Amino acid sequence: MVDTSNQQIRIIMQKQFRVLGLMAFIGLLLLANCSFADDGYKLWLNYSKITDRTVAAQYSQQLKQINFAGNPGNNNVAKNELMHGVADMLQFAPQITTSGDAGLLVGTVKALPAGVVKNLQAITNDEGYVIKTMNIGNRKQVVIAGKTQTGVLYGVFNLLKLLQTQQQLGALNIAEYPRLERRVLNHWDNLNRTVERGYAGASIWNWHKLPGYIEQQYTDYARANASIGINGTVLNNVNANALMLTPEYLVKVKALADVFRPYGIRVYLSVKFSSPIEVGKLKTADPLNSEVRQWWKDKVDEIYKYVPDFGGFLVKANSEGQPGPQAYGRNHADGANMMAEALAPHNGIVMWRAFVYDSNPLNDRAKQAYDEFKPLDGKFADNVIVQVKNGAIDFQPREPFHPLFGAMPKTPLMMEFQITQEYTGFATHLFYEAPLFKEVLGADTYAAGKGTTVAKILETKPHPKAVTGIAGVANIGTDRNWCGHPFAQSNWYAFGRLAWNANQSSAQIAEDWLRMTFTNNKSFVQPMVQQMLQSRENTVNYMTPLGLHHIMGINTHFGPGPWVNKAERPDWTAVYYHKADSLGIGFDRSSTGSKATSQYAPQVQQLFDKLETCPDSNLLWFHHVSWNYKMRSGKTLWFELVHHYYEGVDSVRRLQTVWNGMQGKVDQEQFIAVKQLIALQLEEAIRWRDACVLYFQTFSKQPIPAGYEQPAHPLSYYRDQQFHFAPGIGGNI
Ligand code: GCV
Repeated sequence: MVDTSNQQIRIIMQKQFRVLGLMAFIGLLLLANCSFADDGYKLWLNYSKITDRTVAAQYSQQLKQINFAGNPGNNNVAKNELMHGVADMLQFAPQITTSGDAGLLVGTVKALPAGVVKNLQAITNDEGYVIKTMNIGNRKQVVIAGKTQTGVLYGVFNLLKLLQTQQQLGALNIAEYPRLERRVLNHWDNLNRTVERGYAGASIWNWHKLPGYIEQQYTDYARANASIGINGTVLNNVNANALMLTPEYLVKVKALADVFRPYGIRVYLSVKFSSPIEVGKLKTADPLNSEVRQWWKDKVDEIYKYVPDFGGFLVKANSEGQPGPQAYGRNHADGANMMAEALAPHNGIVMWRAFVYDSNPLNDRAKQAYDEFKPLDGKFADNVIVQVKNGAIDFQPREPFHPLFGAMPKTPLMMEFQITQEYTGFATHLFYEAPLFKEVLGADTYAAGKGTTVAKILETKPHPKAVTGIAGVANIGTDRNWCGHPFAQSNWYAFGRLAWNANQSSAQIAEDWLRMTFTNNKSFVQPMVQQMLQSRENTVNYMTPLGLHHIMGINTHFGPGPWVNKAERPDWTAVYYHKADSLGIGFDRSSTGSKATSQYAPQVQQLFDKLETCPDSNLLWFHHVSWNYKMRSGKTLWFELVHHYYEGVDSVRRLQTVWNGMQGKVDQEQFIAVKQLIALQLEEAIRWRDACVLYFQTFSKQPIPAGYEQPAHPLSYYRDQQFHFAPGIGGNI
């Protein structure tokens, strides 16, 4: 991306270009490129110079003239991105022309010549586009066509990706469209700029300086999102502050919306259910009260005056202390429908979260969302979408898919993934999330027979007016590299790519990201794709193998805390979940236990319900299993558990070896950053392993087998460690 200093240099260069001529310009550009190390700010939009001469020559030949059909003007973001990307990669400024034989022709279907359009596949989706190599006149031309300017922009970003990853342009025939309509980031950013569960610095929204001061980072944020098809952003934390709805803040929201609009990105807000009381001075927030309903209508009308394409509200209600309709004896549908009624005239939507649980869960917190929401199926207004976390507890390294997927056939459901690594190592662990996302999206719910995957449920509209969508809790902050860990950027990237189309493979996404971010050098890309694909399982192994979950440190959620047995509420402890005792370990959610398995379709229920058929990966999620139970591997449960913990650490050591071999293949600043982070990850992985094995050993009373390195400290050492400096404050638990 363009930071300000680079931009200034480029402007100076462009002036000198005229004076010094082509040779001097290229010389200066080279100098600029060499004199800055890569600090990660540019993300995957690195647009590094293409050094392969043959490839560069082919691209230069194709791209030296570009025809932007309809003459979109100087503020057109697609045009600017393309010109900027090509100039950086090929080191020359393409000529903008209206000539019919330019190598690249870009425009909306309306603006392109009819003779070209008739040879393109029809584009029906507003955000869809095609990229096609065609013989036009007497030359081979690449055409990028979109139905709208946003479609064109997406097409441009795809072409830039093809250049960045050095693909052939000779026979392109790409037709793309997003499978889900709302592809949204959820920022858990507070108004004081702290970020709940944020590990990359402060919130990037500078409320103090807005609206007068527009940071370059806002534009670069929009560019990055548009490059992967993200078309919405919820600016503030779901643990919302009612002040967000006051004019003082709305004017700032408008400023951000104005920056994002050209990139096809709409702004949404998290709202506090009690806002009518807190900022409206009403006595109640009862959703059936007419004054309250009128207050929301007036407030929504006011918001649309500031932001005419405002997306709508995200709501966390009756969960973890947040106010909600239940305080008035009403249900979630009553609450959501009240807001939906206010938003409907403006085409706004309500994303109502299903992450709810009682302060005193009867026998199993995992069951509560289903129990509360399933009876409301079909009772939500047309413009409400229920946002469901991927699993029934809370973004653990592995959870079985949430039983609500498939259980509400009359209600549109939206996926909520967590990109920020609250439970997967913060910003110190290399954890590539695409395999986690894919595992959930590809899970078969059997809701409407075999093959009813979670992805299919998200994509299917239960009624014609239904909205489809997916959300990811952002991992973005003011850290120079945006996400804290250079590889954490891949999770933002992968979220966007899978939100667009869940069928893309984790390996392909990783490969594209590595090439765009670091280098096309195969001896770097291939081993690192493998390491990225393996990284999720590494963390599962050293944190929560075999279906264990929620055994992290209390409050900050940093590090291991399987011993946590006291908290404000029982389901904020670890012992509530692992239930280790002298007989065994695991939460019995089968038909002999909490019966959570009954919330799934019969085929899934049977699979999880029986000890013999339940996959090892979810075993202790669904069953309390005896320490000497014979696992599929032939090992007893105890030895299998120990084996997984040790394997987790060993795999981080392998990652370390592979990365250390990459010196010289990637930018040195990036190399050192990742090297240091992997060293931290290894330290933390060892702590997780030793703390958990020693703690569970107090129940199993069995040894750590010979041949495994023994923990360096006694259990008391791990229990006593305090991590006052762990980031990500602001949570309830
Ligand atoms: C925004 C978990 C997190 C909380 C978060 C909550 C939620 O409980 O620890 O910080 O609050 O999920 O998703 O609402």
